[in-house]
Amino acid sequence: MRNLENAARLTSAAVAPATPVSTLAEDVHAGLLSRPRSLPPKYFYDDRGSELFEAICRTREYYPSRTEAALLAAHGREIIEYARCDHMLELGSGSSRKTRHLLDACDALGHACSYWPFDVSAQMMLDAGAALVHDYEWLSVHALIGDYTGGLDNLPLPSSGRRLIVFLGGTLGNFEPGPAQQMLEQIASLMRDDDQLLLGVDRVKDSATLEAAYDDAEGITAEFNRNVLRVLNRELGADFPVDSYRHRAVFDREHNRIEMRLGAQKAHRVTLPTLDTAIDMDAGEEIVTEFSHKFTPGSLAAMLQAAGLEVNRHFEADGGAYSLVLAGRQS
Ligand code: AVJ
Repeated sequence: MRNLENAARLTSAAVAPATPVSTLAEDVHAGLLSRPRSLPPKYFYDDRGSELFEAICRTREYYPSRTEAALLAAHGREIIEYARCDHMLELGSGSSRKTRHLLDACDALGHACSYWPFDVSAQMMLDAGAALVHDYEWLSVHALIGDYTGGLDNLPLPSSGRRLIVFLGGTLGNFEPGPAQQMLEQIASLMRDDDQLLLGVDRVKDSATLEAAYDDAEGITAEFNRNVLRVLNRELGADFPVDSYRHRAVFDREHNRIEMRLGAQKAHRVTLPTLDTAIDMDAGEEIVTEFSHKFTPGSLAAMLQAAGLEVNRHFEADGGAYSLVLAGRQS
């Protein structure tokens, strides 16, 4: 009986992109044939990549995930008391592990709401959803399967009720300033006067701490980075000599971002049969595989303001190491 009842509180739906999302082949063709060569970070996350990212979060050096989790645990009740949401939409929900701090707060406050995780990895969302409806008897989970970079216009959210839009993990930092702005504008377009955005972003700090966080001593981030070449070899029939690529993470203070790169240790040709092309990598030539922008309170407030949003609550980790902000539409 309980399982039937649980299952009834878990639904899923595919969400069509509002704007066309370029394919792996299109992104790789554009990225590898431009200078500097680059690859979008979203292709890190095949099953192996998702496992490696979970392992990165357990390294001593990579502080963002656990720092954010600690802020959510410490301020979850304040966030729910302020947002009083009926519907919680989470972009890039992944395992929803950190979201449990918010659901625990709802539980403690006797505040029921529905949860709308939106992510590309359907199975991870459904597994997480099944566990959530089991653990929270008052919760209904509506898994939305799709790519939020394709826009938020087609989300089947109820028209009535207060919304809390959750965007954690510092993932906004992977967007360059322009696309990040557009992403916030998309989110703002989903918000009415009583709705809130809960946004987690990493903060600017000393280069040593930042570079170590993206180049842990165990080499897990290096493996995570190289894994994107394995994805191209598998999905596009490429022949990257993966193990001969050197991982590098550099903090670019001018743009306040970590740049992850893969460097060819020797000159070689990579064939990409699916793209009917090949590239000649010079010795030492690098491919940019991820930007991770870091914010200051000022740059964060300015970007939110430009999207028509304003900070209502700002929860900072010790020493300003990480920021969790509750933002609403400008009054
Ligand atoms: C999950 C995208 C937020 O940029 O910090 C971790 C991914 N890259 N280590 C980040 C990542 C290298 C992470 N995000």
